[in-house]
Amino acid sequence: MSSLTLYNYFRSSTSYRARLALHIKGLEFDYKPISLLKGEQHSPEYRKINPLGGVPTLVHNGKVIPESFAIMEYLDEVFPKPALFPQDAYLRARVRQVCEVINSFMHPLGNLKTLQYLEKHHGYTQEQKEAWVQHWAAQGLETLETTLKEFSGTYSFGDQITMADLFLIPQLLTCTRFNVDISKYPTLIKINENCLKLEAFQKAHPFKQIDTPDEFRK
Ligand SMILES: N[C@@H](CCC(=O)N[C@@H](CS)C(=O)NCC(=O)O)C(=O)O
Repeated sequence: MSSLTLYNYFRSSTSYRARLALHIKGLEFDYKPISLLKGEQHSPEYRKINPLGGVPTLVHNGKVIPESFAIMEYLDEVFPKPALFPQDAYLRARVRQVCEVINSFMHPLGNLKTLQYLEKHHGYTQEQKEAWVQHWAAQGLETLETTLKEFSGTYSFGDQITMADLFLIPQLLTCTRFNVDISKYPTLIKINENCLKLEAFQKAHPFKQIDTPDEFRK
């Protein structure tokens, strides 16, 4: 029997992505909370499986995989149904484009360690950190809106859930946390509403996890 363990944190958007991949594929997994609030990502034990000190990390039958994109692509190869990429090579490239805008541009600029650095070394206040996130998020969101206006149907790429949705929905939640105005992006709002109706998105949602504090539960 296959055994899957996900080291993750309820509120982390990269963890949310990985949980989505697991739930969409109907896979059972052991949920191991790593509290970013308590700094558990920096513990020597955790750094053994994730040297960069980030969540999530997947362990499958004893094999360790750090990095959400690597985890999700691995799951898609090992458990191919339902597929997270379209059949067409061009569309697959455009799905990856959307994932990369979020993975390589938006997420790192708003990550905890980035914001902690700005506070510690440049004296940023909470307000300044929010303004920083809002500035970079707007550029990412505009790019995503322009791209997905062309490709979306019910979801980011037509009517099939793809990897793009698994990156987009967690990032939009992060945006709202930093008071980014997402009302300017009607295509993204439509996709968000449609995805959140699905069971897998409800099960993976940050406010419904075993380590979600009561104040966040809805
Ligand atoms: N590129 C990595 C990023 C992992 C990452 O840094 N995740 C955030 C949470 S969303 C984290 O663990 N931050 C901890 C910190 O910055 O100390 C991935 O996609 O897995």
